[in-house]
Formats: sequence, C-alpha cells, structure tokens
Amino acid sequence: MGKKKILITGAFGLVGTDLVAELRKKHSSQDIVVIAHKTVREGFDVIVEHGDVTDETFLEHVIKKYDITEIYHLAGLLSVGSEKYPQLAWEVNLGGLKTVLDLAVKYNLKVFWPSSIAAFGPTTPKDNTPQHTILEPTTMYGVNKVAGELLCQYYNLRYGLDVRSLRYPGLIAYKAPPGDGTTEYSVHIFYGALQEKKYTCFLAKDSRLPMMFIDDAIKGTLQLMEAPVEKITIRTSYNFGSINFTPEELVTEIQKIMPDFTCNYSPDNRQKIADSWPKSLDDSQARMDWGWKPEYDLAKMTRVMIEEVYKKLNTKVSLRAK
Ligand code: VAH
Repeated sequence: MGKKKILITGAFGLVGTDLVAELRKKHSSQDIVVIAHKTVREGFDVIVEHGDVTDETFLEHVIKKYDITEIYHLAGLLSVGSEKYPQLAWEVNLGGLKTVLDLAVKYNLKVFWPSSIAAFGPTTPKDNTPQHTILEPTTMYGVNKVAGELLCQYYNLRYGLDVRSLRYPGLIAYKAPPGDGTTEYSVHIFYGALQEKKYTCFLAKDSRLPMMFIDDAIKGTLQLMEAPVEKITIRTSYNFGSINFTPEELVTEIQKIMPDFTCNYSPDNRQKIADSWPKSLDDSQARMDWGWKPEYDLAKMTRVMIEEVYKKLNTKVSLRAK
C-alpha cells in the first residue's frame, strides 16, 4: 500500500477544520493538501492551494502535482445558502462533485463525500428513519444530496470507484466558527450563552433533529474510509446517527452548567427546512458493516462545548463547578 496523499476541499468549514486537525495526528503536513477558495486562515500547517473546486483543470493540476491518492470532498453550500442561491448550489454541490468523481476515476482515487439528513423530506418516516426509504426533499440542498448519492452509487457500479459517504446529521463543533445551516442554532447557542447569557433560537423549542458532536463525526468518517472495501454495502450514503434533541432540551442541559442562561424562540424561514427533516435515524447498517459506535451523549457534548467555547472566547462568566 503506497503512501497516502490526501486532498481536502472545503477544509475551512465546520467538518474540514476538525478533519484536517485529526488527519495531522497521523499524517505529515506534506501529505495533506487543502484547497482554499479564499484567503487562508492562520493555523494550518498543511499544503494550501488556492483555487475553485468547480475548476476541473485546477483540480487535476493539484492531483497530479501532489500525486494525490484520496479526496475528502467537503466543499459545498449548506441548506440555508442553497435556498438563497439555488443555481450556485447546483453548480457547486453537484457540478463540483461530478468533477471530483470524474478525476477520481481517471486517477484511481478513493473519495469521501458528505451527504446529509437533508436528503430526507416531509414524506420520509420521521422516527428511526430507515437506511432505505423515501427520498423526496423539498430543499435545493436536499435535491443536491439525493442526486449526489445516486451519482456516487453510479460511479461505483459503472466505474468501480471506491467513493464512500455518510448522511451527516446536524454537527456541533467549536474549532470552526458556526456556519449558516439550519441545525447551526446548536452551535450559535453556546456563543450566545457565554457572551451574553442569552440566545434567541431561530427554531421552535420542540424541533427535534438528529445531531452529533464533531469528534464522533470525524471518528466515524475516518472509520468508514479505513474499513475494508468488502465491508461497504451502501454506495449511496450511510445513515449516521448518535443523539437527537430539541432546542429546549439543549437549553436545559446548558442551564445545568450555566443556571442563569436564558433562551427565547423566534422561528424563521429555517423552521420549514427543519420540519422537513427526520427526528431520529436508524443507523444499524453502519454499525453492522463497519462497527460505527458514537461516544458523545447530550450531556457530554454540552460540557465539552461550553468548556471549549469558553476557552476560545476567553470569557469571564461563572460556570458551575463539575
Ligand atoms: C445544515 N448543518 O443545517 C447543515 C446540515 C443536516 C444539516 O447539513 O444545513
């Protein structure tokens, strides 16, 4: 098995930031290449190439220049951005994916691509959503994810491409700043709690959604990519679950550590997106095929997020002792 040379697109997003940090624990900085669409933020000790992931010539140049062996293709617009700019979302989310898949076939690369619970829609069973079920999303982001999953499966069936995928739930992380997704209330809330002891949630208090702490998401992503090929039975995208909670349940958990934190609820256009997604997932296929097992429950995630965002903001609020 030759040396791994890893290319990551979207490396400065919520997943990419933590993925690069985790890969750096096992790989030298010279074996990791990230593509930066805009000016690079400080703190990355890997190779950075500036360019556009939808530019096939640029991507092929990078693949050849560094003799890339696998690609984590994370670049894309999330749910809110895709509703604001549906044409751009199609071009980046689908056009970018097809460009990566075509180059991966040409250079025999292994690929990871994130799908999402957004692939499910209002007609999908909402509780314990099955691996094989109705996929009729009502958002451009969801349409991109369903089309992307089918494209990945086609490239595997037609060209034998080893492309692997996970339907990420809402992800909660602290290294990267919170993005513009629908589930991102669950990240912004910690900044509100620590900076102002209050937060206005843009989803209703009983909006239950599947969620996951970033450490579990990165562990599962690498576990999937390192699994023997014969273990992979799903070539669209695996259901990938851990916890699910409502904004009200998260607020209660935060208040156990910060008793004077308050939250009010003012649902906006993102409520319609959240209402089209499931409440919980059946991810037994991932657990059976390649041993998926999450570690973080709501309490542990909340404790870590408060401690880490506290450090990041260097705030002076009083936290209840452990
Ligand atoms: C979003 N956080 O809300 C992303 C994610 C499942 C949701 O794809 O858009």
